[in-house]
Amino acid sequence: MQRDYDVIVAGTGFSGLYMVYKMREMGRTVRAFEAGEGVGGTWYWNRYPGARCDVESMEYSFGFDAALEQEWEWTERYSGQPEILAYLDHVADRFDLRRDIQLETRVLSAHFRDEGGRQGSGRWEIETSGGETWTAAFFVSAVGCLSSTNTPDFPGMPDFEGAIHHTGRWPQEGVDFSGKRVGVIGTGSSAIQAIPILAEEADHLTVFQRTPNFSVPAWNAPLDIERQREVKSRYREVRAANRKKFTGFGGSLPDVEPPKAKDLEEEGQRFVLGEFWKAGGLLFVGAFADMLSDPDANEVASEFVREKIRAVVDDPETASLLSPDHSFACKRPCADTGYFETFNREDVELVDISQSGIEGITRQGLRAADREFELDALVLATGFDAMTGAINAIDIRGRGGVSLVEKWSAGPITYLGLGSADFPNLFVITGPGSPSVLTNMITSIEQHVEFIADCLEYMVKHGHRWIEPTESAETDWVAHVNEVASGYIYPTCNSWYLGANVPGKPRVFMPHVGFPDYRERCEAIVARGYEGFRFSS
Ligand code: N01
Repeated sequence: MQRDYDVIVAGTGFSGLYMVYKMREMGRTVRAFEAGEGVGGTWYWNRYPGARCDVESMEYSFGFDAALEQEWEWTERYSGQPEILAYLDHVADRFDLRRDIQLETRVLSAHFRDEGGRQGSGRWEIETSGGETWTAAFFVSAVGCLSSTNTPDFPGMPDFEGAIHHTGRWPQEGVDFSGKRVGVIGTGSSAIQAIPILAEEADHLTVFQRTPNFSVPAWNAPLDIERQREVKSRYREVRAANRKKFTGFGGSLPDVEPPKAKDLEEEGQRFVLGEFWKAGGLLFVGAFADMLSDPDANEVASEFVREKIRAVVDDPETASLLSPDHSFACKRPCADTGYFETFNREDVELVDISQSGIEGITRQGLRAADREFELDALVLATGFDAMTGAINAIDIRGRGGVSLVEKWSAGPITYLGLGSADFPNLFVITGPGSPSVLTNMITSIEQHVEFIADCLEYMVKHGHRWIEPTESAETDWVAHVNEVASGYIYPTCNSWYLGANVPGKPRVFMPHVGFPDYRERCEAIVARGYEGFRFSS
């Protein structure tokens, strides 16, 4: 059996699948390893009730193949997890990618061999969970930004007699909550999608909230056939428009320049916010040009959403608890279907644990806010060790055995979020330091895979064997990412963008704000012969 490849890829979500496709197209030998029993990454694991995308499906889809985008029919404006997973399965089959993919196999380590090594020095040696070793000229991490689950170590958790499920590791066969008293810990995007459905199903639902979150109704609906036809008729234009959008989405919508809140009177502000409320979901972030950069503009929008919460939630105390006091979109905003309305149900209780935290899990429930709660099942909607968790779970070692985990111990250090000095021929798709999670992930993934593919071509053409960022380029890049972020509201609250959700994680703002600037910089760097990277032969 072949064990030595040009390229080895970890993960087969959107990024891993496209990477395999691209390498195959370029005639490179490639093998991808996937921990799950199926492809799909995020969309394989996150099967919790209500899981769906919050970028419109017509845009949250691959643009690299014209026939694929014409033939696939989305059924909803925002597709649910089963449909997105079916799409990714279709992509894997349509392009015959499975023969280069090994499922149920986790990449445990990837070591760059300075010397020795089975195929000689200067290659990556990869160990997988079956105890096998492989080698590759290039190692590509396609493990995703939100795939390593954050499971808090609540005291007494093993004693709980009911079932505990993390939203990011939901059982394939689903979970039946009928007749059960269910507790949900967390109120991020996953919880906000799951709670209305869990409330329908369970006998009683208790939501334990540490921090309230902003959410705007998604107004999800069956996808209008005419709209689908219209977008398909100009798909190239739509994808190109997305590459020019700050967040990599919205390219299928009319291109209007939003006003600045400060240039409008109160009535005008409310009119604009009302229009964007009707557009729904993440599109609301685009209401004002200065929404993310001017705290005053942001407060106008934040208060508008708080008003909506108060209008929907009957009990003023519950409405107040559900109203965030941080800036809108400082934590990732959510798109929902009936989230706030759910708290008007008799069988749903909101518990504020902002002061007490979860004091402990007991055999029959949990203790929080000086109360005991009896529960039959517990849902942990506690999120992820974002952006670095899944990469750091692989023991990656570069030149001289240097460990990536150690190098990143005070926060991730990358150049463009794509590579790190002393780790030759390592590429990270949508790594920390790139726009990734602040964008339509598919726009960012395609840009990264194409960057890597072009770079490999360039290396062949110029006879280079190795590429890695210079130390000064990555130092400057980390400073640049932080400087850009400081011009926005992002660093002003606790969020997973900052690593604040995981105890002990260094507090560093990880993504690059703004897709077009980032993409233009990448293009300029390539035009200058991959400035900031060092090649060797
Ligand atoms: O995770 P989160 P998520 N005790 O980190 C709370 C994407 N996504 O899975 O805010 C008690 O947002 C935590 O509280 P706090 C999207 O990018 C997209 O919901 O840290 N509570 C928070 O309320 C999203 O942002 C979709 O104080 C604890 C919650 O758990 C990202 O994934 C759908 C706790 C975690 O929220 C992550 O979303 C789903 C503790 N020890 C996800 N630890 C789409 O719509 C954490 N919490 C496409």
